[in-house]
Amino acid sequence: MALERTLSIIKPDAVAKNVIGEIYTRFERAGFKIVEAKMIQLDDELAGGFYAEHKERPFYKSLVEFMTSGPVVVSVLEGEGAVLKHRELMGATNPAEAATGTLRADYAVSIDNNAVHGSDSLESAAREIAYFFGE
Ligand code: RTP
Ligand code: MG
Repeated sequence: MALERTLSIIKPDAVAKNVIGEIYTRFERAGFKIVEAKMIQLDDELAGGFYAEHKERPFYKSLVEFMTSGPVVVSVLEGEGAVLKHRELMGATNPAEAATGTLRADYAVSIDNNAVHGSDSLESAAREIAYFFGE
């Protein structure tokens, strides 16, 4: 397996719940290295641009509202097969469908307030890392 990098966002609901440390512990226990990290307050432009692929979807407006509702922690995780491994650690988008022991099963409230983001492919990871941290 190849060494990869992926983008993680700890979303406003999880930051508000005081579980940044617990989520970072899960990343570290899973063998990821946290190679970049920052806490930021997204605005409409930054959040909207990040989720541009969903612009025409009915949930886009509420997604941007949620992502700008408080600070987020944006990190780059590095590890073997990091993209897929991180998605597995997060669990399904809808926490009601997320496997036991995944981040979303444990920390997410609903499909709209689902605690974490992770890049869905190597291509997305490269784009999203550049979006927040530059080339
Ligand atoms: P994310 O990008 O946040 O990591 O989530 P994801 O890949 O698992 O899901 P994605 O399809 O990229 O959707 C982005 C976010 O939009 C909200 N969503 N709502 N109501 C709905 O049917 C619906 N579908 C997606 C979720 O909050 C999801 O995280
Ligand atoms: Mg996605």
